Amino acid sequence: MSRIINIDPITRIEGHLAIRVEVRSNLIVKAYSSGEMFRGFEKILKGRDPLDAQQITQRICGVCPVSHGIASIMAQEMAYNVTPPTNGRILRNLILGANYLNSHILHFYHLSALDFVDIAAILKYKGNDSALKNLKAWVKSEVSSKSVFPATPFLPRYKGEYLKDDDLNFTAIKNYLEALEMRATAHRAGAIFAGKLPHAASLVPGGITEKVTADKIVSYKSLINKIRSFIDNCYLQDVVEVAKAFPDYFTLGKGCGNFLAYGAFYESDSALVSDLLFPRGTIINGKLDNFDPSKITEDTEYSLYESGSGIHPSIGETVPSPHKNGAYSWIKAPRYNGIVMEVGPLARVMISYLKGKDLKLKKLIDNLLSSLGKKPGDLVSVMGRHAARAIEAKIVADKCAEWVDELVPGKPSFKDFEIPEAGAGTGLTEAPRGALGHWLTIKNYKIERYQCVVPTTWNCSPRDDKEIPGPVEQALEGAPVADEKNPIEAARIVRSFDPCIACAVH
Ligand code: NFE
Ligand code: MG
Repeated sequence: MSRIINIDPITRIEGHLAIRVEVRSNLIVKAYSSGEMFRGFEKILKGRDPLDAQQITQRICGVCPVSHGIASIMAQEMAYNVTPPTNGRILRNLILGANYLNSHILHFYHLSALDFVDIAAILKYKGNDSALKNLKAWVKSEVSSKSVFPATPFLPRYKGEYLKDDDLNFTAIKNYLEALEMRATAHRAGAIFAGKLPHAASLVPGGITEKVTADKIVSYKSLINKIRSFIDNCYLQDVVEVAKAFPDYFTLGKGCGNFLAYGAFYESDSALVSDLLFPRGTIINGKLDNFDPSKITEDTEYSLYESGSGIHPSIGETVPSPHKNGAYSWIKAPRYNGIVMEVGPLARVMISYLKGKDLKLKKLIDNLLSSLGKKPGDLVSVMGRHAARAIEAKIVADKCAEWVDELVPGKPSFKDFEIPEAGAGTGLTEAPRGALGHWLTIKNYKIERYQCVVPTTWNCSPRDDKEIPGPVEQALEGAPVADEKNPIEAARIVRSFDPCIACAVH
Protein backbone atom coordinates (compact mmCIF):
# COMPACT_ATOMS: atom_id res chain seq x y z
CA MET A 1 0.00 0.00 0.00
CA SER A 2 1.28 3.44 -0.76
CA ARG A 3 1.03 6.48 1.50
CA ILE A 4 1.10 10.19 0.77
CA ILE A 5 3.51 12.50 2.56
CA ASN A 6 3.02 16.25 2.25
CA ILE A 7 5.95 18.53 2.99
CA ASP A 8 4.24 21.89 3.01
CA PRO A 9 5.96 24.23 3.14
CA ILE A 10 9.52 23.11 2.48
CA THR A 11 11.39 25.37 4.90
CA ARG A 12 14.82 26.95 4.42
CA ILE A 13 14.23 27.77 0.77
CA GLU A 14 13.04 31.03 -0.80
CA GLY A 15 9.25 31.24 -1.33
CA HIS A 16 6.40 28.77 -0.92
CA LEU A 17 6.96 25.25 -2.23
CA ALA A 18 4.89 22.19 -1.35
CA ILE A 19 6.18 18.71 -2.10
CA ARG A 20 3.80 15.77 -2.15
CA VAL A 21 5.27 12.29 -2.45
CA GLU A 22 3.68 8.87 -2.72
CA VAL A 23 5.71 6.33 -0.75
CA ARG A 24 5.60 2.56 -1.11
CA SER A 25 7.87 0.23 0.93
CA ASN A 26 9.88 3.26 2.08
CA LEU A 27 10.58 4.41 -1.49
CA ILE A 28 9.15 7.44 -3.27
CA VAL A 29 7.18 6.21 -6.28
CA LYS A 30 5.66 9.54 -7.36
CA ALA A 31 6.45 13.15 -6.56
CA TYR A 32 4.60 16.42 -7.15
CA SER A 33 6.16 19.88 -6.81
CA SER A 34 3.74 22.78 -6.31
CA GLY A 35 4.53 26.48 -6.39
CA GLU A 36 1.91 27.88 -4.06
CA MET A 37 1.35 31.46 -5.06
CA PHE A 38 0.78 33.67 -8.10
CA ARG A 39 2.66 36.97 -8.42
CA GLY A 40 1.95 38.39 -11.86
CA PHE A 41 5.07 40.40 -12.74
CA GLU A 42 4.59 39.62 -16.44
CA LYS A 43 1.15 41.25 -16.27
CA ILE A 44 2.34 44.23 -14.17
CA LEU A 45 4.87 45.07 -16.90
CA LYS A 46 2.35 45.34 -19.73
CA GLY A 47 1.79 48.90 -20.89
CA ARG A 48 4.73 50.34 -18.92
CA ASP A 49 7.75 52.31 -20.09
CA PRO A 50 10.34 49.71 -21.17
CA LEU A 51 12.94 51.40 -18.93
CA ASP A 52 10.89 50.42 -15.89
CA ALA A 53 11.47 46.75 -16.67
CA GLN A 54 14.93 46.34 -15.12
CA GLN A 55 13.72 47.93 -11.90
CA ILE A 56 10.39 46.09 -11.70
CA THR A 57 11.78 42.66 -12.62
CA GLN A 58 14.50 42.97 -9.99
CA ARG A 59 11.65 42.96 -7.44
CA ILE A 60 10.80 39.39 -8.50
CA CYS A 61 13.40 38.35 -5.95
CA GLY A 62 15.69 39.64 -3.22
CA VAL A 63 18.19 36.80 -3.72
CA CYS A 64 18.91 37.05 -7.45
CA PRO A 65 17.68 40.55 -8.42
CA VAL A 66 20.89 41.37 -10.29
CA SER A 67 20.29 38.52 -12.76
CA HIS A 68 16.75 39.71 -13.46
CA GLY A 69 18.07 43.25 -13.96
CA ILE A 70 20.75 41.98 -16.35
CA ALA A 71 18.33 39.75 -18.33
CA SER A 72 16.04 42.75 -18.65
CA ILE A 73 18.68 45.21 -19.88
CA MET A 74 20.03 42.59 -22.30
CA ALA A 75 16.53 42.14 -23.77
CA GLN A 76 16.23 45.93 -24.09
CA GLU A 77 19.70 46.25 -25.61
CA MET A 78 18.70 43.83 -28.35
CA ALA A 79 15.58 45.94 -29.00
CA TYR A 80 17.51 49.27 -28.88
CA ASN A 81 20.55 47.98 -30.78
CA VAL A 82 23.09 49.12 -28.20
CA THR A 83 25.89 47.32 -26.35
CA PRO A 84 27.79 48.46 -23.26
CA PRO A 85 31.33 49.85 -23.45
CA THR A 86 34.17 47.80 -21.92
CA ASN A 87 33.82 49.29 -18.43
CA GLY A 88 30.07 48.67 -18.51
CA ARG A 89 30.53 45.02 -19.48
CA ILE A 90 33.10 44.44 -16.75
CA LEU A 91 31.03 46.25 -14.10
CA ARG A 92 28.10 43.95 -14.86
CA ASN A 93 30.36 40.93 -14.28
CA LEU A 94 31.53 42.42 -10.98
CA ILE A 95 28.00 43.15 -9.73
CA LEU A 96 26.63 39.78 -10.89
CA GLY A 97 29.70 38.00 -9.49
CA ALA A 98 29.18 39.59 -6.06
CA ASN A 99 25.55 38.45 -6.19
CA TYR A 100 26.60 34.86 -7.01
CA LEU A 101 28.89 34.85 -3.97
CA ASN A 102 26.16 36.14 -1.68
CA SER A 103 23.70 33.60 -3.05
CA HIS A 104 25.93 30.49 -3.04
CA ILE A 105 27.21 31.14 0.49
CA LEU A 106 23.63 31.75 1.62
CA HIS A 107 22.48 28.49 0.06
CA PHE A 108 25.16 26.25 1.51
CA TYR A 109 25.44 27.62 5.05
CA HIS A 110 22.10 29.13 5.87
CA LEU A 111 19.70 27.00 3.84
CA SER A 112 21.27 23.56 3.29
CA ALA A 113 24.03 22.90 5.83
CA LEU A 114 21.53 22.40 8.65
CA ASP A 115 20.35 19.26 6.82
CA PHE A 116 23.77 17.74 7.55
CA VAL A 117 25.53 19.68 10.32
CA ASP A 118 24.37 18.87 13.86
CA ILE A 119 23.44 22.27 15.21
CA ALA A 120 22.42 20.67 18.54
CA ALA A 121 26.11 19.79 19.04
CA ILE A 122 26.62 23.41 20.08
CA LEU A 123 25.17 22.46 23.48
CA LYS A 124 28.30 20.30 24.01
CA TYR A 125 30.74 23.10 23.12
CA LYS A 126 33.41 23.70 25.81
CA GLY A 127 35.92 25.84 23.90
CA ASN A 128 36.73 29.54 24.14
CA ASP A 129 35.43 30.94 20.89
CA SER A 130 33.18 33.83 21.92
CA ALA A 131 30.77 33.52 18.95
CA LEU A 132 30.22 29.83 19.66
CA LYS A 133 29.90 30.43 23.41
CA ASN A 134 27.24 33.08 22.77
CA LEU A 135 25.39 30.81 20.38
CA LYS A 136 25.46 27.95 22.88
CA ALA A 137 24.01 30.20 25.60
CA TRP A 138 21.27 31.41 23.26
CA VAL A 139 20.26 27.94 22.04
CA LYS A 140 20.26 26.70 25.63
CA SER A 141 17.97 29.50 26.82
CA GLU A 142 15.67 29.06 23.80
CA VAL A 143 15.34 25.30 24.28
CA SER A 144 14.44 25.72 27.95
CA SER A 145 11.97 28.55 27.16
CA LYS A 146 8.25 28.07 26.55
CA SER A 147 8.52 29.45 23.00
CA VAL A 148 6.49 27.56 20.35
CA PHE A 149 9.42 27.55 17.92
CA PRO A 150 12.52 27.77 20.11
CA ALA A 151 15.90 28.45 18.46
CA THR A 152 14.40 29.18 15.03
CA PRO A 153 15.80 28.71 12.35
CA PHE A 154 17.88 25.89 13.83
CA LEU A 155 15.06 23.92 15.46
CA PRO A 156 12.71 22.13 15.10
CA ARG A 157 14.28 19.91 12.46
CA TYR A 158 13.74 16.45 11.06
CA LYS A 159 15.15 13.58 13.09
CA GLY A 160 17.85 11.83 11.15
CA GLU A 161 21.59 11.25 10.90
CA TYR A 162 23.65 14.40 11.24
CA LEU A 163 27.41 14.90 11.20
CA LYS A 164 28.81 12.90 14.13
CA ASP A 165 32.23 14.51 14.61
CA ASP A 166 31.73 17.37 17.08
CA ASP A 167 34.83 19.27 15.99
CA LEU A 168 33.54 19.29 12.40
CA ASN A 169 30.17 20.46 13.68
CA PHE A 170 31.77 23.28 15.70
CA THR A 171 33.81 24.39 12.67
CA ALA A 172 30.77 24.36 10.40
CA ILE A 173 28.65 26.25 12.95
CA LYS A 174 31.40 28.84 13.36
CA ASN A 175 31.51 29.18 9.57
CA TYR A 176 27.71 29.47 9.48
CA LEU A 177 28.09 32.63 11.58
CA GLU A 178 31.05 33.89 9.56
CA ALA A 179 29.03 33.28 6.38
CA LEU A 180 26.50 35.90 7.53
CA GLU A 181 29.32 38.44 7.51
CA MET A 182 30.52 37.18 4.11
CA ARG A 183 27.09 37.73 2.59
CA ALA A 184 27.08 41.30 3.87
CA THR A 185 30.60 41.68 2.47
CA ALA A 186 29.42 40.47 -0.95
CA HIS A 187 26.55 42.99 -0.89
CA ARG A 188 28.97 45.76 0.09
CA ALA A 189 31.32 44.85 -2.76
CA GLY A 190 28.54 44.70 -5.36
CA ALA A 191 26.95 47.93 -4.10
CA ILE A 192 30.15 49.86 -4.89
CA PHE A 193 29.16 49.60 -8.56
CA ALA A 194 25.45 48.75 -8.22
CA GLY A 195 24.59 51.96 -6.32
CA LYS A 196 22.83 49.79 -3.77
CA LEU A 197 21.95 46.14 -3.27
CA PRO A 198 20.10 43.78 -3.23
CA HIS A 199 18.23 45.76 -5.90
CA ALA A 200 20.82 47.44 -8.10
CA ALA A 201 20.14 51.04 -9.12
CA SER A 202 22.91 51.34 -11.72
CA LEU A 203 21.78 48.64 -14.19
CA VAL A 204 20.59 50.33 -17.39
CA PRO A 205 20.53 49.39 -21.07
CA GLY A 206 23.78 50.62 -22.61
CA GLY A 207 25.92 49.89 -19.56
CA ILE A 208 26.13 50.92 -15.92
CA THR A 209 25.48 54.42 -14.56
CA GLU A 210 28.16 54.17 -11.85
CA LYS A 211 31.53 55.69 -12.81
CA VAL A 212 34.82 53.85 -12.43
CA THR A 213 37.36 55.40 -10.05
CA ALA A 214 40.62 54.08 -8.59
CA ASP A 215 39.30 54.10 -5.01
CA LYS A 216 36.25 52.03 -5.99
CA ILE A 217 38.54 49.46 -7.63
CA VAL A 218 40.63 49.19 -4.46
CA SER A 219 37.55 48.91 -2.21
CA TYR A 220 35.92 46.23 -4.36
CA LYS A 221 39.08 44.18 -4.52
CA SER A 222 39.71 44.25 -0.80
CA LEU A 223 36.14 43.06 -0.06
CA ILE A 224 36.30 40.31 -2.69
CA ASN A 225 39.62 39.11 -1.30
CA LYS A 226 37.98 38.57 2.12
CA ILE A 227 35.35 36.39 0.47
CA ARG A 228 37.99 34.52 -1.54
CA SER A 229 39.80 33.59 1.61
CA PHE A 230 36.52 32.39 3.20
CA ILE A 231 35.79 30.23 0.14
CA ASP A 232 39.30 28.74 0.12
CA ASN A 233 39.58 28.17 3.86
CA CYS A 234 36.01 27.38 4.90
CA TYR A 235 33.39 26.85 2.17
CA LEU A 236 35.27 24.34 0.00
CA GLN A 237 36.47 22.40 3.03
CA ASP A 238 33.07 22.25 4.70
CA VAL A 239 31.52 20.92 1.50
CA VAL A 240 34.21 18.21 1.30
CA GLU A 241 33.64 17.20 4.95
CA VAL A 242 29.87 16.96 4.42
CA ALA A 243 30.42 15.01 1.20
CA LYS A 244 32.74 12.55 3.00
CA ALA A 245 30.24 12.03 5.81
CA PHE A 246 27.23 11.50 3.53
CA PRO A 247 28.53 9.45 0.56
CA ASP A 248 25.03 8.07 -0.18
CA TYR A 249 24.09 11.50 -1.43
CA PHE A 250 26.37 11.03 -4.42
CA THR A 251 23.84 8.45 -5.60
CA LEU A 252 20.60 10.15 -4.50
CA GLY A 253 18.62 12.85 -6.28
CA LYS A 254 20.02 12.34 -9.78
CA GLY A 255 17.00 13.87 -11.51
CA CYS A 256 16.48 14.10 -15.25
CA GLY A 257 20.21 14.07 -16.07
CA ASN A 258 19.78 16.61 -18.89
CA PHE A 259 21.39 20.02 -18.46
CA LEU A 260 20.94 23.48 -19.95
CA ALA A 261 22.97 26.69 -19.59
CA TYR A 262 22.56 29.99 -21.48
CA GLY A 263 26.01 31.08 -20.31
CA ALA A 264 27.09 34.21 -18.40
CA PHE A 265 29.96 36.62 -17.66
CA TYR A 266 31.15 38.05 -20.99
CA GLU A 267 34.94 38.21 -21.04
CA SER A 268 35.22 40.35 -24.20
CA ASP A 269 33.22 43.16 -25.83
CA SER A 270 32.42 41.15 -28.95
CA ALA A 271 29.24 39.76 -27.32
CA LEU A 272 30.25 36.40 -28.82
CA VAL A 273 28.99 33.46 -26.82
CA SER A 274 32.45 31.90 -27.20
CA ASP A 275 33.67 34.61 -24.81
CA LEU A 276 31.47 33.55 -21.90
CA LEU A 277 33.14 32.40 -18.68
CA PHE A 278 30.35 29.86 -18.18
CA PRO A 279 29.65 28.49 -21.64
CA ARG A 280 26.31 28.11 -23.30
CA GLY A 281 25.16 24.58 -24.13
CA THR A 282 23.07 21.53 -23.42
CA ILE A 283 23.73 17.98 -22.29
CA ILE A 284 21.00 15.58 -23.38
CA ASN A 285 21.37 11.85 -22.73
CA GLY A 286 25.01 12.49 -21.83
CA LYS A 287 25.77 14.25 -25.13
CA LEU A 288 27.03 17.83 -25.25
CA ASP A 289 25.32 20.02 -27.86
CA ASN A 290 24.86 23.66 -28.85
CA PHE A 291 21.99 25.66 -27.43
CA ASP A 292 19.20 26.95 -29.68
CA PRO A 293 16.91 29.55 -28.03
CA SER A 294 14.07 28.77 -30.45
CA LYS A 295 13.68 25.36 -28.75
CA ILE A 296 12.53 26.82 -25.42
CA THR A 297 8.82 26.34 -24.76
CA GLU A 298 6.42 26.35 -21.83
CA ASP A 299 3.56 23.91 -21.16
CA THR A 300 0.70 24.64 -18.76
CA GLU A 301 -1.44 21.48 -18.68
CA TYR A 302 -0.70 20.97 -14.96
CA SER A 303 -0.10 24.66 -14.16
CA LEU A 304 -2.79 27.03 -12.90
CA TYR A 305 -2.90 29.03 -16.14
CA GLU A 306 -5.06 28.89 -19.22
CA SER A 307 -3.75 26.00 -21.28
CA GLY A 308 -1.22 26.28 -24.03
CA SER A 309 1.12 23.58 -25.19
CA GLY A 310 4.71 24.11 -26.31
CA ILE A 311 4.49 27.93 -26.44
CA HIS A 312 7.71 29.88 -27.15
CA PRO A 313 8.17 32.66 -24.55
CA SER A 314 8.30 35.35 -27.28
CA ILE A 315 4.58 34.72 -27.83
CA GLY A 316 3.76 33.47 -24.33
CA GLU A 317 0.85 34.67 -22.20
CA THR A 318 0.22 34.51 -18.47
CA VAL A 319 -3.48 34.07 -17.82
CA PRO A 320 -4.15 32.69 -14.35
CA SER A 321 -6.78 29.99 -13.98
CA PRO A 322 -6.84 29.32 -10.22
CA HIS A 323 -9.55 26.64 -10.30
CA LYS A 324 -8.27 24.67 -13.29
CA ASN A 325 -9.04 20.96 -13.06
CA GLY A 326 -6.01 18.72 -12.55
CA ALA A 327 -3.51 21.58 -12.32
CA TYR A 328 -1.40 21.61 -9.16
CA SER A 329 1.16 24.39 -9.42
CA TRP A 330 1.57 28.10 -10.15
CA ILE A 331 4.84 27.20 -11.87
CA LYS A 332 4.72 26.68 -15.65
CA ALA A 333 6.59 23.73 -17.23
CA PRO A 334 9.51 24.94 -19.41
CA ARG A 335 10.97 22.38 -21.79
CA TYR A 336 13.83 22.42 -24.32
CA ASN A 337 12.87 20.74 -27.58
CA GLY A 338 10.19 19.09 -25.46
CA ILE A 339 12.79 17.69 -23.03
CA VAL A 340 13.01 18.17 -19.25
CA MET A 341 16.22 20.04 -18.36
CA GLU A 342 18.01 20.81 -15.09
CA VAL A 343 19.58 24.28 -14.81
CA GLY A 344 21.94 25.75 -12.22
CA PRO A 345 25.52 25.44 -10.97
CA LEU A 346 25.63 21.71 -11.71
CA ALA A 347 24.46 22.33 -15.30
CA ARG A 348 27.06 25.10 -15.77
CA VAL A 349 29.85 23.03 -14.25
CA MET A 350 28.96 19.89 -16.25
CA ILE A 351 28.79 21.83 -19.53
CA SER A 352 32.03 23.68 -18.73
CA TYR A 353 33.71 20.41 -17.74
CA LEU A 354 32.64 18.60 -20.91
CA LYS A 355 33.57 21.56 -23.12
CA GLY A 356 36.95 21.54 -21.39
CA LYS A 357 37.18 25.33 -21.82
CA ASP A 358 38.11 26.34 -18.29
CA LEU A 359 41.14 24.30 -17.24
CA LYS A 360 41.08 25.68 -13.70
CA LEU A 361 37.50 24.49 -13.24
CA LYS A 362 38.42 21.08 -14.64
CA LYS A 363 41.33 20.80 -12.24
CA LEU A 364 39.20 21.83 -9.25
CA ILE A 365 36.56 19.24 -10.14
CA ASP A 366 39.12 16.48 -10.77
CA ASN A 367 40.90 17.20 -7.46
CA LEU A 368 37.65 17.22 -5.53
CA LEU A 369 36.46 13.99 -7.13
CA SER A 370 39.75 12.19 -6.55
CA SER A 371 39.88 13.33 -2.89
CA LEU A 372 36.44 11.75 -2.45
CA GLY A 373 37.10 8.69 -4.63
CA LYS A 374 34.33 9.71 -7.03
CA LYS A 375 33.91 9.89 -10.83
CA PRO A 376 32.52 12.80 -12.91
CA GLY A 377 29.21 10.90 -13.31
CA ASP A 378 28.76 10.97 -9.52
CA LEU A 379 28.35 14.75 -9.73
CA VAL A 380 24.80 14.22 -10.95
CA SER A 381 23.48 13.98 -7.41
CA VAL A 382 22.59 15.93 -4.28
CA MET A 383 26.25 16.18 -3.23
CA GLY A 384 27.32 17.01 -6.78
CA ARG A 385 25.06 20.07 -6.73
CA HIS A 386 26.62 21.31 -3.48
CA ALA A 387 30.14 20.66 -4.80
CA ALA A 388 29.41 22.38 -8.12
CA ARG A 389 28.10 25.46 -6.31
CA ALA A 390 31.19 25.68 -4.10
CA ILE A 391 33.61 25.26 -7.00
CA GLU A 392 31.70 27.81 -9.02
CA ALA A 393 31.90 30.26 -6.09
CA LYS A 394 35.69 29.91 -6.15
CA ILE A 395 35.89 30.41 -9.92
CA VAL A 396 33.66 33.51 -9.79
CA ALA A 397 35.41 35.07 -6.78
CA ASP A 398 38.86 34.61 -8.34
CA LYS A 399 37.60 36.03 -11.64
CA CYS A 400 36.07 39.08 -9.93
CA ALA A 401 39.50 39.86 -8.45
CA GLU A 402 40.98 39.72 -11.99
CA TRP A 403 38.18 41.54 -13.83
CA VAL A 404 38.26 44.51 -11.46
CA ASP A 405 41.86 45.16 -12.58
CA GLU A 406 40.65 45.42 -16.19
CA LEU A 407 38.52 48.51 -15.41
CA VAL A 408 39.90 51.82 -16.69
CA PRO A 409 39.13 54.81 -14.41
CA GLY A 410 37.74 57.80 -16.30
CA LYS A 411 36.58 55.76 -19.32
CA PRO A 412 32.82 55.61 -19.95
CA SER A 413 30.71 52.81 -18.54
CA PHE A 414 27.54 53.77 -20.42
CA LYS A 415 26.51 54.30 -24.07
CA ASP A 416 23.37 56.28 -24.96
CA PHE A 417 20.50 54.84 -27.03
CA GLU A 418 17.03 55.57 -28.32
CA ILE A 419 13.95 53.54 -27.56
CA PRO A 420 12.24 52.56 -30.83
CA GLU A 421 8.49 52.84 -31.30
CA ALA A 422 8.36 49.08 -31.84
CA GLY A 423 10.85 46.29 -31.28
CA ALA A 424 11.63 43.03 -29.56
CA GLY A 425 14.50 41.53 -27.61
CA THR A 426 15.63 38.54 -25.61
CA GLY A 427 17.91 38.62 -22.58
CA LEU A 428 19.58 35.32 -21.77
CA THR A 429 21.88 35.05 -18.77
CA GLU A 430 22.67 32.81 -15.82
CA ALA A 431 21.27 33.60 -12.40
CA PRO A 432 22.95 31.87 -9.42
CA ARG A 433 20.24 29.17 -9.71
CA GLY A 434 20.57 28.73 -13.45
CA ALA A 435 19.43 29.75 -16.92
CA LEU A 436 17.33 32.91 -16.88
CA GLY A 437 15.54 34.43 -19.88
CA HIS A 438 13.44 37.56 -20.37
CA TRP A 439 11.47 38.12 -23.62
CA LEU A 440 10.27 41.65 -24.40
CA THR A 441 8.06 43.16 -27.11
CA ILE A 442 7.63 46.95 -27.46
CA LYS A 443 4.78 48.70 -29.27
CA ASN A 444 3.97 52.45 -29.21
CA TYR A 445 7.05 52.92 -27.00
CA LYS A 446 5.42 50.75 -24.30
CA ILE A 447 5.89 47.15 -23.19
CA GLU A 448 3.40 45.08 -25.16
CA ARG A 449 4.50 41.68 -23.87
CA TYR A 450 7.00 40.53 -21.23
CA GLN A 451 7.73 36.91 -20.39
CA CYS A 452 10.25 35.48 -17.95
CA VAL A 453 11.39 31.84 -17.84
CA VAL A 454 13.28 31.52 -14.59
CA PRO A 455 15.75 28.92 -13.19
CA THR A 456 13.40 27.50 -10.59
CA THR A 457 10.59 27.46 -13.17
CA TRP A 458 12.79 24.89 -14.97
CA ASN A 459 13.88 22.94 -11.90
CA CYS A 460 10.62 22.87 -9.89
CA SER A 461 8.29 22.58 -12.88
CA PRO A 462 5.26 20.33 -12.59
CA ARG A 463 4.43 17.67 -15.15
CA ASP A 464 4.30 18.87 -18.77
CA ASP A 465 1.63 18.24 -21.37
CA LYS A 466 3.05 14.75 -21.97
CA GLU A 467 2.81 14.09 -18.20
CA ILE A 468 6.59 13.96 -17.82
CA PRO A 469 7.56 15.14 -14.30
CA GLY A 470 9.91 18.10 -13.80
CA PRO A 471 13.56 17.82 -12.62
CA VAL A 472 12.91 18.00 -8.86
CA GLU A 473 9.99 15.57 -9.20
CA GLN A 474 12.23 13.13 -11.11
CA ALA A 475 15.03 13.55 -8.54
CA LEU A 476 12.64 12.52 -5.77
CA GLU A 477 11.26 9.44 -7.52
CA GLY A 478 13.06 6.31 -6.35
CA ALA A 479 14.57 8.01 -3.28
CA PRO A 480 14.19 6.34 0.13
CA VAL A 481 12.14 7.69 3.02
CA ALA A 482 13.30 5.73 6.05
CA ASP A 483 10.95 7.44 8.50
CA GLU A 484 7.70 8.84 7.10
CA LYS A 485 7.40 11.35 9.95
CA ASN A 486 10.88 12.70 9.14
CA PRO A 487 11.32 12.72 5.35
CA ILE A 488 14.78 14.25 5.59
CA GLU A 489 15.99 12.50 2.41
CA ALA A 490 13.32 14.30 0.37
CA ALA A 491 14.13 17.66 1.96
CA ARG A 492 17.84 17.19 1.22
CA ILE A 493 17.12 16.35 -2.41
CA VAL A 494 14.83 19.34 -2.94
CA ARG A 495 17.17 21.78 -1.19
CA SER A 496 20.14 20.65 -3.29
CA PHE A 497 18.47 22.46 -6.23
CA ASP A 498 18.40 25.72 -4.22
CA PRO A 499 14.78 26.42 -5.18
CA CYS A 500 13.43 29.96 -5.22
CA ILE A 501 9.67 29.88 -5.61
CA ALA A 502 9.37 33.68 -5.50
CA CYS A 503 11.31 33.56 -8.79
CA ALA A 504 9.63 30.45 -10.16
CA VAL A 505 6.11 31.88 -10.01
CA HIS A 506 7.13 35.48 -10.75
NI1 NFE B 1 14.78 34.08 -6.50
FE1 NFE B 1 16.56 33.31 -9.05
C1 NFE B 1 18.28 32.76 -9.07
C2 NFE B 1 16.38 33.72 -10.78
S1 NFE B 1 15.79 31.36 -9.23
S2 NFE B 1 16.57 33.28 -6.83
O1 NFE B 1 19.29 32.46 -8.91
O2 NFE B 1 16.23 34.07 -11.83
O3 NFE B 1 14.54 30.89 -10.02
MG1 MG C 1 7.01 33.26 -17.03
